[in-house]
Amino acid sequence: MSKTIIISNRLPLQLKIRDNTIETTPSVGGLATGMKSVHSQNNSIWIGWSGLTEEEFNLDLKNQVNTALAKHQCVGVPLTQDDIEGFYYGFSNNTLWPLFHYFMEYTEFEKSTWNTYQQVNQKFADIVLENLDDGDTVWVHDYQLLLLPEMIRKKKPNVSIGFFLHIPFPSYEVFRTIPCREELLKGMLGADLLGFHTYDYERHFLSSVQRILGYEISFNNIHLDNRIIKVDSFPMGIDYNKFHDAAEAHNNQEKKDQTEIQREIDKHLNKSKNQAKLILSIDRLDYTKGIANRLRAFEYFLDKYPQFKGKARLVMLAVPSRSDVPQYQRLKNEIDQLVGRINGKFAEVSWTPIWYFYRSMPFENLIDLYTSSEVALLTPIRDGMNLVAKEYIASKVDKKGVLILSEMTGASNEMSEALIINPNNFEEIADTLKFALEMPEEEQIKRNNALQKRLQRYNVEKWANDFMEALEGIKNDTKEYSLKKVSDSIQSAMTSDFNKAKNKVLFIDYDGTLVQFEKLPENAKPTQRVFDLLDALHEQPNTKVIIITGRDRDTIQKWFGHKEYTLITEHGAWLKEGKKDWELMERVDNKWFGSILPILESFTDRTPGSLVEEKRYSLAWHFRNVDPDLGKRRANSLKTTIQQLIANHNLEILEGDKVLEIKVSGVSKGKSASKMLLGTSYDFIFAIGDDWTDEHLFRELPESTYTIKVGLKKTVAKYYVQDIDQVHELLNTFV
Ligand code: GDG
Repeated sequence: MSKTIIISNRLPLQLKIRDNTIETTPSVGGLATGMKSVHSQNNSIWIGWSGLTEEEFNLDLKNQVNTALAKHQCVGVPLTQDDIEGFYYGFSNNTLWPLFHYFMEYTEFEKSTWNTYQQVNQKFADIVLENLDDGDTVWVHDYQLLLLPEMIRKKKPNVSIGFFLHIPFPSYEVFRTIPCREELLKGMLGADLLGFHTYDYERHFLSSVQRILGYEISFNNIHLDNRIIKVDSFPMGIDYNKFHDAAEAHNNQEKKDQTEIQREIDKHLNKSKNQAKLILSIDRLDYTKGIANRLRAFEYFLDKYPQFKGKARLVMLAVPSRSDVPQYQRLKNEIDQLVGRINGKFAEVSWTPIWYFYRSMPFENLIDLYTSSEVALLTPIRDGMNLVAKEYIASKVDKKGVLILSEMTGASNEMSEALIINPNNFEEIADTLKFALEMPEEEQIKRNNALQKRLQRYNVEKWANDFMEALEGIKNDTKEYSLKKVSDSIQSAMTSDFNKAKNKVLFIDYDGTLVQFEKLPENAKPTQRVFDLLDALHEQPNTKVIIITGRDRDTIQKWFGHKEYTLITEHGAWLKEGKKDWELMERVDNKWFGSILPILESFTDRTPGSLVEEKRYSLAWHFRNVDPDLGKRRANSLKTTIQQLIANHNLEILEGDKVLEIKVSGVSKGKSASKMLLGTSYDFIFAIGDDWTDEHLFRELPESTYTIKVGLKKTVAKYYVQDIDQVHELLNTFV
């Protein structure tokens, strides 16, 4: 039975060595909960680091660890202290984390940590490959493992791989600054499905792929020679019922069952005769979370609205994180000082403005804080999603409470009923805080009602299932492709038909089919291999070889004029048969050039990298070398500009691959190919091409034709081959 393999940096377990024995406790984090539905029964394993380095246990303990992990269907990746230094603290947290959160001034790039990152990703890959069987599905998580999908794909090309990034993907302008940008993108592109929290991260990723690797993107698909990769957004949810039910139980608990913290909170609230208001802030202590900004904004708020002194209190839980890293130690000092200064500045005998906890709290205390706070103030400078925002709302059983949320969090995209603020705008934060503290209850209930419904529906289980379903969908598409792929049996049937036939004709496109695209069209000359192949085909008895192309007559004459193949150029305007002269296949003229050419030239002047190609009877505007977004935009505006002129002159626009071609309407590869069939009865017809102009050919040739698409784009052709090498191999079987 095929299985699912989940891979993340850390396993969903906490391991502790006590008296030379191992204790395991399952993690309660969002990811572990979300994956419950995926990581269940006997058909899944989870691979990751156990949290203990190789130096921390001897052989006996190691066996114990492996047995303990196996009980939870987990497999450990053995990592040394040096691995953790270079891979985790080094490249993951000193390079990728700040870069992906737009903290370029904190981003360090060191060759040695990059090397360790690659080695550790390979260690993960080795363990995955040891456990991977054909037909399995793999789901890789997060920025520590960006190279892993490609490493797995290299060894197991047909396995289905998903990747989800839990942090933002930065804009191309930021991402491009990292030296190993190509390796990182290629690593990720080993996956079949790439998931992000928001559409913006998805957009940034696609733009980087397009600009850095030059791969073709259509909608949210990336086209490689032999695969299509899908990119989509899957906003991560929470275990809604867990928080809602815990809050409900908390609200109904008896005094004697209350936690110490809850008693303190109640004491404080009772003393102030319900005048006191708690404002909650919870995060890992990380510079991305905007904790210092939040404190300064709170100070500004108390200065601006002194009526809240003695009443409003910020309850701030900062959970220790990466505390060995100097960056984080400096941040901790800054926050300690800020809290001290603000408390010193405003404190009264019975009130201090900030309650500050620097520690991690058990789940029930988290619920105490969520349920007791009137307002949650979450102001990250950047945050992939921010689950705390969602947990706070889920815990509001009576639907009372106001969420103030930074627009720089992924969660703000889905939580528009919250009060959304810019974390750098203290004025706005102060005013919003006042607005929140004074918000009428009906309005709070109305907003939270809508928020809760959404969180309940799109919970973490739904998130995980949606991702897995999308991955499954791709598997099915791939299956469909593999059915249409020219397999050995199709190949031998085709060759045998070819050999049996008495009259054979082959329509062969040129660019993208016989030769690779080049930056400049004039550089894509036929290679010796192409000549050898075409000559050999041409020498076959009763075989007509037709090169059918959108290229201009003069270029094709220069390259193939000395040969005796049949040549059709400019999408079917010109024909040359054997030794004969060129003749026009259609009644066409170029009197219209005068009105269109100046417009194309003016677009070329304004669009760096573009060029105009003047053919005899058509004009092509190429934008292959233009910045991809600009190219698309200019192509659209060019179409709009010439629309009217085109209608007046009976012309049409052909949209090729990074080219717009204007030509007399009614001329097409399909029409000219059909004409070539008149007068001879062919019992073997073959057509091959990569572009959508070749679709005319596939559509208009008789049903019995062997129609073959090069590449994986949508097609009406019966079969496909992956790339130019395969075209050559295929044609070679006929000779
Ligand atoms: C990364 C991305 C993205 C916090 N303090 C305590 C505690 N927590 C729990 C919260 C929440 C989780 O930790 C924090 O999740 P966030 O999403 O807010 O932030 P990151 O840790 O930075 O997570 C983030 C996330 O991945 C998921 O994709 O949303 O953007 O940075 O669940 O409840 N739990 C307990 N005690 C605490 O003191 N028990």
